[in-house]
Amino acid sequence: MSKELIKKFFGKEKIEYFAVLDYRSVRESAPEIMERESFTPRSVIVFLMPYYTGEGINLSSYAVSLDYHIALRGVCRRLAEALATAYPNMHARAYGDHSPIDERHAAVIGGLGVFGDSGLIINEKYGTYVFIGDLVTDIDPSALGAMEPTEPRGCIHCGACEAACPTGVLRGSGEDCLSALTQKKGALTEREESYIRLGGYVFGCDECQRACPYNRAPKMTPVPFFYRERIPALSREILDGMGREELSRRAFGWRGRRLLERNLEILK
Ligand code: B12
Repeated sequence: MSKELIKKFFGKEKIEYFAVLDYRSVRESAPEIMERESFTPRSVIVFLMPYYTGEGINLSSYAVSLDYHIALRGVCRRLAEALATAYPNMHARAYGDHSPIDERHAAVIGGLGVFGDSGLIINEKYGTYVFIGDLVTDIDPSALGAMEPTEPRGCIHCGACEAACPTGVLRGSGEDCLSALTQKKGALTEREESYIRLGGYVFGCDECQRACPYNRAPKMTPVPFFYRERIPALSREILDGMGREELSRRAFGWRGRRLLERNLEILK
């Protein structure tokens, strides 16, 4: 399967930004994951999945749609199937979040974006509103038309994300990221609760992204998955009406119901 065919595959998936890299050129951040696999990694296909469908009301924009892991897994499974028709003996494993490689670094050296001071990858078209997915395979990278890694680049360092960060963590003042606080289980301190009130998010935080000049006019995602069953505002009524299965299909569901009930209570 040549680079052209991979491009055609992603075109059908409405994914415009992808890169094929030699595994030796990426930064391995969790080698133990690969050690458990029964194949030798040789190439990586990394891609960006735009997800912006409009802002949430009390949910960060990434948590408004169904869980992005479902979408990333689907693309990777179909990509692996397509590759297997050309390379029947190949092995591949899909990742998205818990990857053996530094996904943001791979996206940057793959030329898909620059590394923002917010810690997020900024793409020229979709800004920071992209998820990163990757498929690691044992196919010879040259057979897939792997590229030479590009020199990692950073953003313009305008300071907008640092200034907008509600907890000051991006300004280096040592507090926790608000997104992390909304996902932290158990009892919160008074101070942590006040940050949640300040942000107004039941889950996640978009303040650094909203301030970023690269996100001034965010492009809506062309991926239909993200428009299905959107929940821009989570309420106690909506949450109570959701079964366990339904909650597990939400990005905001992975830390459990009690955490969401707690955050909703704080925001009352
Ligand atoms: C744990 C995690 C979180 C935690 C901790 C975040 C953090 N700052 O690390 C919490 C819950 C707070 C979080 C929040 C968010 N997250 Co998050 N998160 C992750 C996850 C699963 C692992 C990150 C991690 O801990 N890596 C390990 C440590 C060691 O990495 P690190 O300290 O950040 O530094 C590494 C890189 O940043 C890189 N690096 C550092 N500096 C530079 C400079 C250059 C030039 C380059 C090339 C690389 C580079 O090298 C470092 C060492 O390996 C990643 C998925 C992934 N695999 O990357 C998603 C991920 C980073 N998150 C993502 C998203 C969308 C978010 C939120 C926007 C969600 C939200 N709206 O609330 C926020 C943004 C908060 C923020 N400004 O960072 C996306 C980002 C997509 C993008 N455009 O970059 C990712 C990539 C998930 C995905 N599969 O798409 N997240």
